[in-house]
Amino acid sequence: MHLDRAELRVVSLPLLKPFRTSFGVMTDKNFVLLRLFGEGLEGVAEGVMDLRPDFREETISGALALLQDTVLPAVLGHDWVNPEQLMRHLTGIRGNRMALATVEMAFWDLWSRSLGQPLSAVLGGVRDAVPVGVSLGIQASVEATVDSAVSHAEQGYRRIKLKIQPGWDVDVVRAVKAALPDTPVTVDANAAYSLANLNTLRELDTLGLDYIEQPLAWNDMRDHVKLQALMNTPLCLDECITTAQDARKALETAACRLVNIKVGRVGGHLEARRVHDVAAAFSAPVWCGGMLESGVGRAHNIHLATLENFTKPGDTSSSSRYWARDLIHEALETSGGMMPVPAGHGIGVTLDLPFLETITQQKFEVGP
Ligand code: OSB
Ligand code: MG
Repeated sequence: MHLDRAELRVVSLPLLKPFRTSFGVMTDKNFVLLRLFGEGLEGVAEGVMDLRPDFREETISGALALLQDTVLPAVLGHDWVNPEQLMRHLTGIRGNRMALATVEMAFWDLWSRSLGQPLSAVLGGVRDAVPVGVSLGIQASVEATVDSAVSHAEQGYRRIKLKIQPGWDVDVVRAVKAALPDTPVTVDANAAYSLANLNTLRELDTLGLDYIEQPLAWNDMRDHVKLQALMNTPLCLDECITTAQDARKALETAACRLVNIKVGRVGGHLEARRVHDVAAAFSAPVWCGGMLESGVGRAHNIHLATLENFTKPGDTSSSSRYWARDLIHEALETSGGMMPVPAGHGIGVTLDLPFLETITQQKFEVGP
């Protein structure tokens, strides 16, 4: 596959409702959209960097510069036989997994289109719909959270994940568990606790949660080892895992018992598949996380989640929960808690270009 040129945009898509986590509140989803062109075809992906480095350390402005100055010039104007070869060429770039993922994922879309195959088939997926739950942001009240949890369970979502932070944890979990005794419930702290909060974490341990996601610091596996040894509830790491080696170390040291795989966080589909394989070798389940992606990133996530060991419900819920209008033509909607894999070649979705223009804040053409 010869790569001719690229188009980079910064896009801002308004969320239907603000999304509050322990690290802040998001009202618009701002992201980098990359289109790669080659051999008369197009591949597309979105980056999961945020404006501020508040989830992990990467940012939109930093990634834009790296993509324009370093990554895209290294890959445009060349022939690549497969994604492995393209990524081997980029091994000298340290970190910056989200920026690298943006290019790698767009190439997978383009490459699977050139093969006339859905991305899921080229990745080795085994299902045509993936189980999903929802991630509920921090709400104004416990009652509002219970109402939302019940309504999503009634819509068929297979797991309810509650965002928590110190002061917003035990009471809200208790209330949701009381209203939904048979629905799997999990929590995600986005690194808001430390071992100084052990009493609260021990209380959470008694509430029958399926798992606790990223309770401690974003870059600290060591304290998760200590915490997991004191808890019955499995810990699940998100922020801490950016490579398959991270996953191997986390599972080897029992820093966690399962892993949230976000293709955009770990450097692309190849590394996501390696994380998936490492977890399978430890008999640890994985599930597909989300970063409030538009239809482009959401479609990538769904294709990835067709791999065998994605046995727990993921976060790729219906687009209509997030946006009044998405930037793709296809509707990505769940039914009975299952998200169908978009049919067609590549990721199986197409950009609504006139709408995309109206939400584009910056646009750059990059040539070889
Ligand atoms: O930690 O999983 C997370 C959203 C933005 C940043 C981080 C996270 C999340 C979510 C929402 O939990 C998942 C989604 O609905 O896409
Ligand atoms: Mg998380």
